Amino acid sequence: MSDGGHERTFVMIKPDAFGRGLVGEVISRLEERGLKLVGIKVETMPRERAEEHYGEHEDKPFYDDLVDFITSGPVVPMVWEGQDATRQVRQMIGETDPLEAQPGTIRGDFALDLGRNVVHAADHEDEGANEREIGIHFDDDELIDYDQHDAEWLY
Ligand code: RTP
Ligand code: MG
Repeated sequence: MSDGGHERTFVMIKPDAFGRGLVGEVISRLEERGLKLVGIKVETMPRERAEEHYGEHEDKPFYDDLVDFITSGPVVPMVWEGQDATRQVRQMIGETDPLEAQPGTIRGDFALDLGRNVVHAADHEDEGANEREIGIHFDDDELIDYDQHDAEWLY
């Protein structure tokens, strides 16, 4: 077994998916894969926080549209935990451009275009991404610690 056991990764359902009633679908896929939900909220993101969240793209031509879009409706920021969680989630989400996302991935099955691509996840190639993004969207006391399988009533 790999030792990436308790890795935490930041994932966020985007306004397009929220508006289309895909919140449960995205959460189900992550649950079914065996990942553990340790933080979740619903909010419309303040512009300042959206700018911080997508700060790495500040100089890109699509930055303003990206910030407009991510603040245009409710989002569901989440933290998921599991073995190699960051890579698992990125693989499940699929490529950024829906035309390149494989069927069977979340974007490959649901994304409408490059902007409306359903879900954000921290980049596994950016080592500090999870810590930074979790810190932007959650206080420590909003993340819970629990054992998935210690329930007496589960048999
Ligand atoms: P995300 O951060 O939202 O999870 O998406 P990602 O890692 O797959 O892609 P990234 O390169 O971080 O880009 C962030 C979001 O910006 C939009 N985008 N538009 N050429 C373009 O017009 C362009 N490139 C990227 C996408 O909505 C992408 O999700
Ligand atoms: Mg990204």
